[in-house]
Amino acid sequence: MRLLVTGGAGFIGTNFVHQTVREHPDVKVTVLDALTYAGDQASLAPVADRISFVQGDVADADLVDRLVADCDVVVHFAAESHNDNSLANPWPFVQTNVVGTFTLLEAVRRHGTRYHHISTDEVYGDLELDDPAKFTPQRPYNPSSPYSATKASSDLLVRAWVRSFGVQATISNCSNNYGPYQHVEKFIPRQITNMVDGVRPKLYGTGQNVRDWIHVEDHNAAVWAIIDRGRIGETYLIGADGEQSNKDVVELILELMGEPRDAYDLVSDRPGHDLRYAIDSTKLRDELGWQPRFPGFRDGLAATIEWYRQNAAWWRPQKDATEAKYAQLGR
Ligand code: NAD
Ligand code: TDX
Repeated sequence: MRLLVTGGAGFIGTNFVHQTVREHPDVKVTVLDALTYAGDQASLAPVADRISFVQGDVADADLVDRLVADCDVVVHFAAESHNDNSLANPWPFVQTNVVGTFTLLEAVRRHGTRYHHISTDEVYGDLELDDPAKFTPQRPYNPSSPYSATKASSDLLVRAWVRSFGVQATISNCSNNYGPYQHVEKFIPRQITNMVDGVRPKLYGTGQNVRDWIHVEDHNAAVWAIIDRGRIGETYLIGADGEQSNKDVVELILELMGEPRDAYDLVSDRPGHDLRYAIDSTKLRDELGWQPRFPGFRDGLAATIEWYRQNAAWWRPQKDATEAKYAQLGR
């Protein structure tokens, strides 16, 4: 199989490429990545001799057409992915997430190529803290932020291209990922690397917001299950029953890093901040036999802390610019 992985130099894409090289050695991987502030070719250094790397934009129609013509399956991870950035400047989100997805869909339509679309649980909006419901594939879309609105738009394009043009596509909507190679702008790496630098963790608002955490390896194993066995036209929700309040996560990071559990600061809230996400992954489990294989959140978080401690050379170059952006937002 010749596989085109967009966004393969970002957090989840990098882990996907590493997992693919390890567990699917017959697959020929080509990465297409624009190397924005969020992409880092150094993340692919351990597998550099096993893959091809192309620096370029998913909205570049000629380049995308050439690459799609030369592959059997496209997995589309590339996106602008950070909610806070989308509030400060939404345009790159529309361009990459909507126009970029459109560009790929037109190419896979022309070439009859299998396409898997990576998306997020945020397309469904949020849940009350005490709501017994979780997100299911039947739930109507109700995105809150420019980021989630552009991801929802891209999902709807995929659905329309399946129905109107017979494109051979599947979609997955996953909950919050954690693990190695995640950019230090995101919640968990930001707090770990702040603490390495002697800075107290920062919780938005009161810290009551809930996210449904899944290890990135489990997300990517689910993506492979869908590539291998998913039904064309279907949407699969990916989650590992990992609901935690932000406050609980910060307290656990503090404990695992040997600090008092209350040594954090509350900072101003994110505008429009979604309260709670929770995924019902029954369809993925029942239909495709997927199960999370990564040990519990505590062990996964401890391993992630250790990875950031050991890999300061990887995250250090991004840290100051990231914190300067947050300082401007007062967060
Ligand atoms: P990331 O920001 O770490 O990586 C994004 C990658 O895409 C980077 O390497 C960047 O250089 C590349 N990119 C950006 N614009 C591009 C363009 N125009 N052309 C080519 N490449 C471009 O993001 P991530 O956290 O790895 O997320 C990957 C995908 O998974 C996204 O589609 C995101 O919506 C989705 N997702 C993320 C999470 C999460 O918790 N991080 C959860 C569910 C779904
Ligand atoms: O310093 C912080 N303090 C804080 O309390 C940061 C950076 C975040 N937060 C809160 C906001 C959220 O409630 O932590 C939670 C997680 O924040 P993010 O890491 O920014 O993730 P989130 O907004 O939940 O979106 C993530 O999950 C879904 C990814 O960034 C998206 O790409 C994915 O689609």
